Amino acid sequence: MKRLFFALWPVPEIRARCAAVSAALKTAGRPVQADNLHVTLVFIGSVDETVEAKLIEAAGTVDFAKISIRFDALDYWRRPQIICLTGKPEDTAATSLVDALNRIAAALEIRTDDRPYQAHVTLLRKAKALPPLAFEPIVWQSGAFCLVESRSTPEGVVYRVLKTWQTPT
Ligand code: 2AM
Repeated sequence: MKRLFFALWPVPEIRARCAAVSAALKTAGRPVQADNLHVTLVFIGSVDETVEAKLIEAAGTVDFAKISIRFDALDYWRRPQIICLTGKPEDTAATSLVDALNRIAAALEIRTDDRPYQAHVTLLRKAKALPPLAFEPIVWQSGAFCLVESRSTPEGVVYRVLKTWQTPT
């Protein structure tokens, strides 16, 4: 079984900018390692190899456009105790992709998060509050999405990109 999720993976510049915001907040919680910074599109959960193969096959048929999300706010989510960047998609591309991936999951009888999609980048965990911080908005553009495996190790969670799909447009 693998624990999987669909995500946007940052290019180095975007990773560095997110990491810089995280570093400015580092006393507020436990920073997510820079290598682990990402935007979850749809969290799938634990699936076996057969379902993984079906997810990969179906994801390859998704027609999606280049995504652009403007991360211009910081938020504290009390229940998961995270500080995250929250973003607004600049057009319908991100939401269309999330909808398509949710439909793929539903067709495989995988229950996904049914709350409205909120694009976010988790910067710190185990946070108690959000200190004030001014920062330049980060416009995260991506012509690709990926399927990622999450593994818990003694050194912490490790994410591995299993497959990446590029937009044809
Ligand atoms: P987070 O960034 O808000 O912590 C891999 O675990 C990714 O999937 C993380 O980015 C995490 O979101 C998200 N995730 C983990 N468990 C989830 C769940 N049950 N529902 C939705 N998203 C989840």
